[in-house]
Amino acid sequence: MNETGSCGANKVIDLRSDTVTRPTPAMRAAMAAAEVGDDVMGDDPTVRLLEETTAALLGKEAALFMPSGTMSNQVALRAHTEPGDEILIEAGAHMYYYEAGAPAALAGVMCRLLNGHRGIFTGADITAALRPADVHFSPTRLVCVENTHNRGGGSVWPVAALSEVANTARQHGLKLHLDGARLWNASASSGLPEHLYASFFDSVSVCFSKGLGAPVGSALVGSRAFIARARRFRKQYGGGLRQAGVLAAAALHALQHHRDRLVEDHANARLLATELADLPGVELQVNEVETNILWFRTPTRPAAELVARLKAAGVLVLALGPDSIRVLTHLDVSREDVATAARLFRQVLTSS
Ligand code: TLP
Repeated sequence: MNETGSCGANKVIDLRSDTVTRPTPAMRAAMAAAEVGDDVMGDDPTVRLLEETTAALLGKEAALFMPSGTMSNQVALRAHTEPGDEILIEAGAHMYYYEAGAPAALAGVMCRLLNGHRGIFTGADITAALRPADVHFSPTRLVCVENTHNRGGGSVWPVAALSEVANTARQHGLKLHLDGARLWNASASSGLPEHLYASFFDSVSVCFSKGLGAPVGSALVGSRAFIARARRFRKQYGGGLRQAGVLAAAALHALQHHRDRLVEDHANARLLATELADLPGVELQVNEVETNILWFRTPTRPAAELVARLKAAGVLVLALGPDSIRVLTHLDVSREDVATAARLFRQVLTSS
């Protein structure tokens, strides 16, 4: 078994998520060499360098290193609101759908859901959800956006759509948070810089542990005042880390060496989508595969059964609904792996 989980001819191709990547030897070397200190006391030089680098990349005043994307989003939510406030969020957004009820449990906010198309909604959706200031209603404070959108199939928000949503939110005095766990993929796909996307938002959460391939870590960025408030909630949520420089070093390595290659993951996802779209019983829109995520429907066969058969054949994917399957490409999946996976998908989907 080598570092990427490969066992020679019997390598398992893990397409469950881009979170499954293992640190490369060069990343491990950077981690081993990291200068560290106690970060709760503000003494870790590598964490500080990562925070400064991330803030600069996203065009914001300050950044805060976080143990996970979930904590980064939920600390942002807590820092923007008070218990009893309402937020506007798309129905499939990770912060609402996949974060274990944290908006209710931790920030104590009400989620008012917007129905987007592939995760993308409009200013009119915001306006329609707003209610007058009245003692009966929870005050609406925040609009949340996800880019790329996970359950939307890795969709990239067009800048015009972001601008329209942000203008509408501002007109109504609302703050804006971006879950940019895969913002790097949005930029790699569109060619537009991350700071352009970030410019519409008061806060942005980015992850180093997804497409970028670091083992752990996210960052929340925003104004100096916002990040100072977020630092208090990070401590309250148990996210104050001590010698976190070893993790920050992996994230810095990932930022320097793994951003430019994301286009390879996107090309691999598109290639796999093209192969899958041809198979019997598969419903998949190839032209909707914009980044490293692809979803497809299998209306004639239960997804769980196909996932089990694919696993037996050596390909891991996730069933995310009774007849829908999600596939992700990433750093540990080569073009050759994609060709092998396509062959195994064909074998499983054409057998009875
Ligand atoms: N997403 C994971 C699962 O939790 C579903 C995955 O495999 O895709 N925002 C977005 C858009 C995400 O996709 C994720 C993780 C997170 C936040 C949370 O990040 P972590 O796992 O670091 O808490």
